[in-house]
Amino acid sequence: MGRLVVVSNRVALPRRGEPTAGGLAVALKDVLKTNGGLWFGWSGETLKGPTTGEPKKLRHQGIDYATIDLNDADYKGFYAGYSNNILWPLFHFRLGLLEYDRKQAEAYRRVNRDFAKALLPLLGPKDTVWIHDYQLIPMAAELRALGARQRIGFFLHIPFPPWAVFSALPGADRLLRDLLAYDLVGVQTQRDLNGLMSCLREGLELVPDVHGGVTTDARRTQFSHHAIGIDTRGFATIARKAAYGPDAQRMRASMGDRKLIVGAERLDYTKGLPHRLRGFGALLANFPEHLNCVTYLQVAARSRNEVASYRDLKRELDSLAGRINGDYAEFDWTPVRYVARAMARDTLAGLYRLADVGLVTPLRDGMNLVAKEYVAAQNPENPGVLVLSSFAGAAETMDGALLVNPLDPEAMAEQLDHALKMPLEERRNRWTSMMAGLEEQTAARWAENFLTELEEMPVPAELATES
Ligand code: GDG
Repeated sequence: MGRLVVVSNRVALPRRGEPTAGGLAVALKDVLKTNGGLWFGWSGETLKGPTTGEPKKLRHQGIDYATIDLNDADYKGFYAGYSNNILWPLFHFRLGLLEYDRKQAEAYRRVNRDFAKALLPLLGPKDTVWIHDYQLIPMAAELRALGARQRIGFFLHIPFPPWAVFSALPGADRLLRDLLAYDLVGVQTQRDLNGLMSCLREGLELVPDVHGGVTTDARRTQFSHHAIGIDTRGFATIARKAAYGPDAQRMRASMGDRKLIVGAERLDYTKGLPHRLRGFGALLANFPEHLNCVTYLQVAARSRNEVASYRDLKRELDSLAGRINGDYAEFDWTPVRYVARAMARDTLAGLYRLADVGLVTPLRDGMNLVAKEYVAAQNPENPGVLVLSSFAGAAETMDGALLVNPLDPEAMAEQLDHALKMPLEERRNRWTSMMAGLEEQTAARWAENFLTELEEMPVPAELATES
């Protein structure tokens, strides 16, 4: 048996001492701790001049880490540009925000090739490679071009749009063809798999077989969906402890007997943050019985500040939160508490547990781990209610949530009113059914399922004869 080699754009190196705001990082460490192996990717460092291309290595708690630096031009072209300003809006159905630039497309290819070149010497013949997310789609094709014959899997954490959207990308067919260098391609939900299948059919004129695979001259590539989860028990424990901690106590003291609605995410235009503020504004306007009786806390951890659309979003939120507070606040009550920076994970978990409503309203989201964390954090005796966008991948399985279309503030206000007035028994029933699902579908189970499917892919003949 070889090792598991995980590749992701950012590697969550140990002892960084800063709160991690990415869902991917939180999920993967647990997988590598259990399975042992190597985590490879970008160090997060950007150098002014040329980089050596030599990985820096570190071993910590049974995990090997190998990271490479990016230079300034690659950071701008590959990461801020192509990945975050072209692929991110494309995969989230936001064509109006996509700013195509051919030089950035070239930087994306070049950095994927550099990643492949740096990783190849670290691979054993029997290792299994698991590459993550939209920044690294062509990496397997680049590894194959250098001679890699290992099993290589890919998981996309964000949505997969149908061909009608995907075809807007110049070079869309090449990016799709890159997927055929993998043995297994995983997406989050059935909806994403439908999008991907439509791209293969209409974009590449490939017809997947009855098992959802495509066979080309080089290999068979399997396509399937695997919903990511969280460490449900672990998060519940953090939340239970944090609810007695000083931060939760301060929060309680500041609330009086008012109810609390909570939202927390990266400050990102896919998360529907302005829509949520409009929905809360509509609650106060249309259901005045909640005036001075409910507070909405929004934690919005700033991210990707180098991309203009993220700076614009920050300004929009500042103004919306200010307007709602200006219109409705009393001298002793601030309706919206808006914190535009990351919070410690345990503080957040404690706040989820205190909150009567978890409000999660992305316009599109691969899965959305906050929705799952909110449910895991609840007190089983007195659980809160999850109000969830039907456009989050999580909505496919979280049947106890109150679903909303974030584009409809009045409907959001009605669901918030429903959630705030929901009797204990209904809250318990809804929570119990969702929690049972979360205890089944953990992050560990997700990784295990994906890796089991990957290991079942036919072994290249050369490797089979070596043992
Ligand atoms: C991508 C996909 C998919 C948030 N604010 C703070 C904080 N967080 C943590 C949350 C959660 C994580 O960040 C966010 O995960 P999400 O899943 O909600 O969203 P993305 O970062 O966009 O993740 C997504 C995910 O990958 C996994 O596949 O579900 O669809 O977009 O864990 O708790 N953590 C701390 N402070 C904060 O202020 N410490």
